Amino acid sequence: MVNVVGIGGGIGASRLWLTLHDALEDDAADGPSGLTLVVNTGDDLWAHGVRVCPDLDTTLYALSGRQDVERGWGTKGESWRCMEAVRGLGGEVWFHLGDTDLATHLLRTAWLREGVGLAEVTRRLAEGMGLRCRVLPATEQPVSTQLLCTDGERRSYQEFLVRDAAGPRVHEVTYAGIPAARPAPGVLEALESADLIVLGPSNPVASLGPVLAVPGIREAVRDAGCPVVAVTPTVSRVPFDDPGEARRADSRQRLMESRGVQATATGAAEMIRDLCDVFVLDTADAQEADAIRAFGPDVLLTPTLASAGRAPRALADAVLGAADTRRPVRSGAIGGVGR
Ligand code: FO1
Repeated sequence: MVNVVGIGGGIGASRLWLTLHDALEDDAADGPSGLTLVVNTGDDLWAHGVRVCPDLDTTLYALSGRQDVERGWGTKGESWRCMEAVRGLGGEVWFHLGDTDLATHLLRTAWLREGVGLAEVTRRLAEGMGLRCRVLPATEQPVSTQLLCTDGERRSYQEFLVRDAAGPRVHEVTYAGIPAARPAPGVLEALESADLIVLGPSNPVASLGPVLAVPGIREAVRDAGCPVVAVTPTVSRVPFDDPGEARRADSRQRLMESRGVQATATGAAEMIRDLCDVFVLDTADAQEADAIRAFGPDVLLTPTLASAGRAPRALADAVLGAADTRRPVRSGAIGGVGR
C-alpha cells in the first residue's frame, strides 16, 4: 500500500482526491486506500447556531458520493425548507445550509459540545458516510481566516466569499488562532510515514495557507522523507460560465495579490517554493514552466481541469508517478503561504 497524504481545501482539492482515491483503490484490493487527507479549517464558522466546517464537509461529501458536483459544495438532491423557514421567521440567510447537510452540522455541533475533538468528530462522520480513506482536520483548535479589506472592514472568509461575493479588495489576510493551534492528532504521524505528499489544487492563501501555518505542519512537509508534489490551483484563459467558479477565481486573485504575488500558477509555485519537488502545471499554461522551474521544482505538464466533479485520470497518474522523484535536501527557505 502506498501512503499518500493530500493537503488542501474544499471544492478544487476534492475533485483531485476523488480521482486519486480511485487510482489508489485500483491497487488496494479490499483494504484501506492508503489516502489521508489533511483539510483546511480556516473557513470554519458558526452559522444558524451550528458549527460548519465547509472544507471538511466538501471532502467528506465528495469521497462518499454525496457531493452536489455542479455546485461543488453541499449534498446532491438537496432541499432548502429549513432555510426558507429561518427566513420566514425573520432570520438573516446569506449562508445556506441544506436540509440534508444540516444533519452533518447538527451531529458535529452536538459532539463538539460533549467535548469530542474535531478529529474524532470527523472520523465518526467519515465512518457514518462509509469512507475508505482518512480525513483529518489540520488542527482541532479554532483557526479563522480574517481579511482586512481596503474599505477598512474586517471580514471572515465566508463573509468575503459568500456574503460579499469576493468583491472587496483585500489589504491583508491573517489566520486568527494560529499561535494556539497544534496539528490535529494523526497529522504529523501521517506526514512522517507518507510515501508521497500532495499539495492539492487549492487557493494558496485561503486553503493551503491556514494548514501550512499551523505550527509544525509546514516544517513536517519540508522535512518529510518523501517527494512533495503540488497541483496548480489555476488555469489561465479559462472562461468561467459558472458564477461559483468565477467567484472562487476572484477570491484567489484578491488574496494572492494581497500577498504581493501574481494570481497565476507561477505565483502559486512561488508561495510553496520551499516545499515542492514537482509542480503539476496545466498544459494550457506551458509558457509558465521555465519560470516555475526557476523556483526549483520539476514541472509536469498535463490537463488538470475536472469535469463532472472529477479531475482527469491522467492527472492522478502524473501525481502518483511523482512518488518516484528523488527528493533533494531542502534549503529551509520560507515561502509566502505560512505567514
Ligand atoms: N457557498 C456558497 O457560495 N453559498 C452558500 O450559501 C454556502 C453554504 C455552505 C454550507 C456548507 C458548506 O459546507 C459549504 C457552503 N458553501 C457555500 C461553500 C463554501 O463557502 C466554500 O466551499 C468554501 O468555504 C471554500 O473552500
